[in-house]
Amino acid sequence: MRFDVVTLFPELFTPFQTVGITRRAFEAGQMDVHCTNPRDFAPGNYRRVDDRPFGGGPGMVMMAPPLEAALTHIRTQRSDSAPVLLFSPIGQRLDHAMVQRWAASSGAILLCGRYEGIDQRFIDSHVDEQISIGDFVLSGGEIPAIALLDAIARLQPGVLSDADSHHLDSFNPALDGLLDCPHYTRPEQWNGVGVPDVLLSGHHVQIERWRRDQRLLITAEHRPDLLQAARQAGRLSAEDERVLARGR
Ligand code: 9D3
Repeated sequence: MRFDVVTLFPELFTPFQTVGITRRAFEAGQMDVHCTNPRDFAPGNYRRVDDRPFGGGPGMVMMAPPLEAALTHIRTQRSDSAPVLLFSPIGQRLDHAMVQRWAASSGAILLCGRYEGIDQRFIDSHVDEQISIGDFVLSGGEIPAIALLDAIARLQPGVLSDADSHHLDSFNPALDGLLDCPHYTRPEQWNGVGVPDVLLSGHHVQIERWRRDQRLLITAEHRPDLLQAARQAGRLSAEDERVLARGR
């Protein structure tokens, strides 16, 4: 799987490829990320990639020609017709289903905007999809692109230390769409606070029931929308409903 990133700040992508669990996806060769800087394709001594907006107004707009030259360069490097994804505040919201879709693909070309935006003619000519990571304002598309790449990397087989631990992630349908339960580790007493008795009991059936109860109650409290979706999908048992009705 190969991702090409068009960015004015390729150095932002280095840590992601050199530290932590995502590094493993690159070292194993499961995921290839290549950055292309449109500034390298901008003419003249100034290597200008932005200009003032026609019609006036604040900020600058990324010019189409350096972006198109960068895209043409990338197209010569890859033999497929990979789709172009633009990270943009007006895009579709990134979620687990979208991550799974791109994790199962052969890759894409990720375009990171800076300044006020990108010349609309370039978007109309070359962009297949737009993606946002939420309703808050960032200074560019790089962090959203890294978020998508990180989420894809950890879905690659063998990238997590327990190869199957992502099956336990919240938002994964394998967990019935419920939030995760609380976790505890040593020391057994910390600042005078112990650990729930059941976790020290060695009764695996009771432990699993406790964890399920916690997931149900935490989801009911923090994300009633997810609980309702799980109920609608028929993922809650009669015992689950009794726990929710009893509450805590
Ligand atoms: C007032 C107009 N602004 C839109 C809210 C202009 C603007 C601000 C910041 C345009 C682009 C940006 C930079 N943001 C992104 O490129 C971006 C983003 C984001 O800001 N939030 C959530 N997801 C994303 S994906 C790309």
